[in-house]
Amino acid sequence: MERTFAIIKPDAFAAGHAGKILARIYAEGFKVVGLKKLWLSKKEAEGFYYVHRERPFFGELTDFMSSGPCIVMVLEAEDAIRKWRDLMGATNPAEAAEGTLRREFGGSIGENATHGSDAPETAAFEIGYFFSGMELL
Ligand code: 3AN
Repeated sequence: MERTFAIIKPDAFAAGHAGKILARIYAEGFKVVGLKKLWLSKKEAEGFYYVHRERPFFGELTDFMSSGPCIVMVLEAEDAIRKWRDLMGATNPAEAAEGTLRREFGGSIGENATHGSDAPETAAFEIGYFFSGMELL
C-alpha cells in the first residue's frame, strides 16, 4: 500500500464540488486516511510550493491557493501516487482526458481543481507539511 497527498483546491471547494470529488475518490477504491478543511495563508502556500519558487507563476499560484478554503487529504491505495494523478488528469484541464477530475472540474491551468504528489519523496514532504502522525492512524 502507498500513500499520496491530495488537495481539493479553493476553486473546486468554492464551487461546491468537494462532495463529488470525494465520491470519485471512494468509488476508485482509495482509503481516505486523513482529511481536513484549511484556509492557507500566503506564507503557508509559499512553503508548500517552495519547489516552484523560481517559476513565473509562483505569485499567482500562491495567491490562488490562499484565496479561500481547501480540503487536504492523505489517500491510500496500491500505487496511490500514480493512481491519483491518473484520476486528476493533465495539469491543464483543456488537455486532461475525458472522465478525469481536472477535465470535469478544472477551469484553467492555474485553477485546476485538485493537487496530487508526483513522487514518493514529494508525497512524504507534503503529507508531513499538513498532517501529524497521530492524525493518520
Ligand atoms: P501538477 O500539479 O500537475 O503536478 P506542476 O507541478 O507543473 O503540475 O505545477 C504545480 C501547480 O502550479 C499546478 N497544479 C498549477 O496549479 C500551477 N501551474 C502550473 N503551470 C502553470 C502555469 N503555466 N500558469 C499558472 N499556474 C500553473
